[in-house]
Amino acid sequence: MSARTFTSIAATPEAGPFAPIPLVGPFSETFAQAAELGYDAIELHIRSPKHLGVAAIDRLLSRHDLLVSAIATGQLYLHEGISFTNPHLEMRRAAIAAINEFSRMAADLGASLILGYIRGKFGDDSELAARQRQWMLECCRECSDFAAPLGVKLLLEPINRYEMNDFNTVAAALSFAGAIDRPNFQLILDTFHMNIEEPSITSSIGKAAGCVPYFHMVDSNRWAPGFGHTDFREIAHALRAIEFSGFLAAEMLPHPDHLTAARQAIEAYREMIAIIEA
Ligand SMILES: [Mn+2]
Repeated sequence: MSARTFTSIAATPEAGPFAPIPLVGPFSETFAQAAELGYDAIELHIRSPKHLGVAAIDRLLSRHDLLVSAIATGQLYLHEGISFTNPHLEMRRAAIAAINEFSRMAADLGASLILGYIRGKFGDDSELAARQRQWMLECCRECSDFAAPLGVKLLLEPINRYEMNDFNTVAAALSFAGAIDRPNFQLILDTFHMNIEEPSITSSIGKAAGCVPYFHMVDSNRWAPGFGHTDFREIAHALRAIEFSGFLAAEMLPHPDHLTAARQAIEAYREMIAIIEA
C-alpha cells in the first residue's frame, strides 16, 4: 500500500471521569456520526475487551464503511487500577493479560493498541522507580511479542508531566522503544502533550521518523486543530518531510460541543492531508 494518511475520531460508549473524547454514546450512534462527517476510522476507548463483542463492532464497521484505527487502553488503569509498573506482581500480570486480550481484539479489527496510562505512576523513590522501569520494559516486551504474530502494533504515547510522571517526551519514548527493540513497538504522538513537553514539535516529529504511524492531532488547548495556537501547517510539512503514513486522530475535548468539534477537526485534517500527500 502506498503512503496514505487516514482520519480517525475517538469514541466511547460512556463518558468517563477524564474524557477528551468527542463522540460519546452507543457505538451504533457514534459510528454513524463519524461516517456522516467523513472520517475513515474510529479510535475505540473501551474499559475492557469484555465490554463489546468484535462481531457487533465488525457489523457496524461494514455498515458504515469504517476502520478501527486503534484501541485506547487507558481505561484499564483509570477503572481497574492495573498497570505495568504496579509494585504487586499480580497487578502487573493482570495488566499484561488485559493488554494481550486487547491485542486479540485489535487483530480481529485490524487495529493498533495505544499504551498510555497503562504504564502507571512511577514512585518518587528512585530505587523503586528504577525497578518500575525494568518491570515496564519486561511487560512491554512480553506484550509486543504476543502482539507481533497477530500483526498488531503497540504504540507508546508520551504524556505530559501534569498527568504522568515518566515517558513525558518524544526523546524518552524513543529511547525506551530502542531498548524494547521490537519492530511492532512504536510511538503515537499527541500534539497536545507535545505542545507542553517538546522544545520544538516539528523537530521532535523529525526525530521520530519511521517510528510513528499515528497522531492525536489536536490543538494546544485540546480543542480541534485551528482553535488554539498550534501551527498545523508547519506540522503538516514536517509529516510530509518524514513521509508520514498512518492516522490523524481526534482525541479532543468536545468543545464547543461534540459534533461541532468533530466537524472542525476533520476539516483541519483535510487541509493537512492536502499538504502531507501533495
Ligand atoms: Mn492522546
